[in-house]
Amino acid sequence: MTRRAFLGLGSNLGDREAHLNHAVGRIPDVVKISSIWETAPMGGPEQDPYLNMVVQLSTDRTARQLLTVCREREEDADRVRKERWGPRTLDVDVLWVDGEVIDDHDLTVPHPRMFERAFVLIPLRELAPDLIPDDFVDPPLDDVWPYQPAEG
Ligand code: A4P
Ligand code: MG
Repeated sequence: MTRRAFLGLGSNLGDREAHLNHAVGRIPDVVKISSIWETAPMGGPEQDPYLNMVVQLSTDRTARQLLTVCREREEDADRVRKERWGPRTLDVDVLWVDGEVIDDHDLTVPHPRMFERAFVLIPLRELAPDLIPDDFVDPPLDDVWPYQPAEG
């Protein structure tokens, strides 16, 4: 059954924009892509700002199959896991799959923190305003701001 799914991408190490674009080109069944937003790091150690975006899929894959896709894209970016919420070349999370609710030790869908995170909700809103909580309040512009790609 083909369903709507959303993956969230984040990067704050190395060529952040290249990591995102490379990954998006290798995610199957993508039908819509949000803008790229620059975002202040939330949680974890002191670290550089992130680039965040969300992609929409129209897919037959299950959330678990999508988790495998996420891990493969992180491996492409040579992601090294040191500390939770620490800096990373690429993080790809399964945010939402229409009709799927999962609470396993290694996979929780909808993503348990997505509804409290402006760096997820602002790009997601461009693609799926129906998923944004009614009481969501836009954060100050120094938390999430439009990304200006470098010229040239
Ligand atoms: N896991 C469980 N559910 C999922 C899911 N729906 N999608 C498991 C993906 N993975 C899921 O993740 C840890 C484990 O979560 C995985 O083994 C997977 O089986 P990880 O990617 O290895 O580590 P992490 O990302 O450091 O941990 P976590 O808890 O996923 O962190 P978050 O919540 O994703 O937060 N600030 C800004 N501005 N932008 C960001 O993108 N990201 C984080 C990471 C923190 N601060 C940030 C950002
Ligand atoms: Mg993650």
